[in-house]
Amino acid sequence: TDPSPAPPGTAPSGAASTSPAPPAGPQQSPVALSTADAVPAPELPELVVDYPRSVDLSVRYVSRDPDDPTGCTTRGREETIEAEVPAGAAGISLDGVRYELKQFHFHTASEHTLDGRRYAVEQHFVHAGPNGETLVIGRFLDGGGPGGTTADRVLDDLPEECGEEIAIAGADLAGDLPADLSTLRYPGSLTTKPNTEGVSWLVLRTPGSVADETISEVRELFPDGDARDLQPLNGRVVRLREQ
Ligand code: GRE
Ligand code: ZN
Repeated sequence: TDPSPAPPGTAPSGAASTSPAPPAGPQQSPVALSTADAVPAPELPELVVDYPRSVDLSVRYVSRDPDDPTGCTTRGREETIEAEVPAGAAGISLDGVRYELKQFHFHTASEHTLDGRRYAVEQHFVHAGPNGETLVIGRFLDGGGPGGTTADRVLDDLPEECGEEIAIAGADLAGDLPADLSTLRYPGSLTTKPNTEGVSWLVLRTPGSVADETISEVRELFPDGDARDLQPLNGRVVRLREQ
């Protein structure tokens, strides 16, 4: 929000923003997740993860703001730190259908909440299905970890200059996932512009941890955070697939 007062007569009192609200459909993300309210769904397909123990990543600072496509001038909600994954290197499958991991990126603080808690960071693993469908695995991250995970490696060595790419060799993607792959699943959207719907969300119930220092680094880069506000469920059902 713009802290400077609007000139008299240009905005209704109490208006917080100068730009109009973007059009949003009924199935937006993120949402408040509750394990108690989630419908147990053992009938849903098991999440099978095929992430490598070693992969080379290219990390960039990216913007999804059409008014600031380079992301060079703002550090706001449409910006993120993103690691590109080489084609064919990683994926997941559901019922034998493979979804290829394209990239992962981070939001701070977390975008979803779980049982009323907001975590320090949320990691989004973005996959594409055989017909271009988007499936995201979300993972909550807190501080207090020993460091050295792939998330630590990416966030400890952030690009400093606009357009800079940082290569991370031999990243262990499999090691960053919890042993318990139980997920809360619901239909939602991209959390950045253009907030496209039709996204399958699978949010891991078990949070991970990075070093406190890593959390400080991200907070320094995004002092106002880059998390979108919680969106209404509008009757959507959240399912819990334990495994
Ligand atoms: C994002 O930009 O934050 C994003 C994607 C794709 C899926 C989910 C998501 O780029 O939040
Ligand atoms: Zn995201």
